[in-house]
Amino acid sequence: MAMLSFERKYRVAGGTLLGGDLFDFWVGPFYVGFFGVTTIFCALLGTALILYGASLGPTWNLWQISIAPPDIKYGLQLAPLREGGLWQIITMLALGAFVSWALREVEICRKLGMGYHVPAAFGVAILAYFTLEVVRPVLLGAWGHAFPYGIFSHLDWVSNVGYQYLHFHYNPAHMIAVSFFFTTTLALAMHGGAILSMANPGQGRVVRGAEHENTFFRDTIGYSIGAMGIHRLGYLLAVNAGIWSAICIVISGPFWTRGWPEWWDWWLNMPIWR
Ligand code: UQ2
Repeated sequence: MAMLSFERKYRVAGGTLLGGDLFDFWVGPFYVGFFGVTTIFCALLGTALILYGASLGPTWNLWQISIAPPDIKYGLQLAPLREGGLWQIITMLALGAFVSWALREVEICRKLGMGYHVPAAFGVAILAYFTLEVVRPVLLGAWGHAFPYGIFSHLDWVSNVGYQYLHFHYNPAHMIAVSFFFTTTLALAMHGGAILSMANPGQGRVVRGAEHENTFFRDTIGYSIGAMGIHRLGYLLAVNAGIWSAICIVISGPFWTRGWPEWWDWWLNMPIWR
């Protein structure tokens, strides 16, 4: 693969966290590093075990394949491979791959002299997954509270757990998380639209710049957050979507066992209504 002119400056040795110079090389455009090796190892072995798990199951229908966590009766013990043990190993490998990828990002940040914003944001996505699949099941005392790995089966899990709390949309942290997800898509749609229309003014017309972006938003909504600001806002919105998702699921069960609509009784029971 050809080297781009700026790669000579940025494709630099060093900055590794582990392994020193041993894995400090690239394969084509991809940095490897110690954590590139562990990412590939965990991802390939995990995928192989998913395929093995599927081969033990009753169907090859892509929608219906599912690898379930152990039954509640196993508590937090290790289960036999065919009864959730595969799910337990796959979950460890998934976390191994995710964390390896985040640490590989950290090494690349160090090479490039960047801040750690990218791995930090990805860390929030890992945190949400870890909360769902490890923290909450541990607090509830059984791996059986985690969700299964399958397309329809994980949707069924979400539906069932939602109804277990009567109406999950009354969970206040869920409300906040959903609002952050929607606002993230709004901001990204606004930003994507702004960038595409600025960069594609039409045949024969010159590409526009930051002044036009600012002016567009000042003319339409009376305010522009700025080219830097929109990225800070997007980061804040996206990261909060993940954080509040983790909060909304971890409080469901460990800290609130009744229906979520009932939680709002604090409002009806306020002394000001008496
Ligand atoms: C902006 C700006 C950009 C943008 C966008 C805005 C020039 C290229 C999208 C407008 C964003 C605003 C007004 C914030 C909206 C607030 C929420 C909560 C969605 O000003 O600077 O840079 O892409």
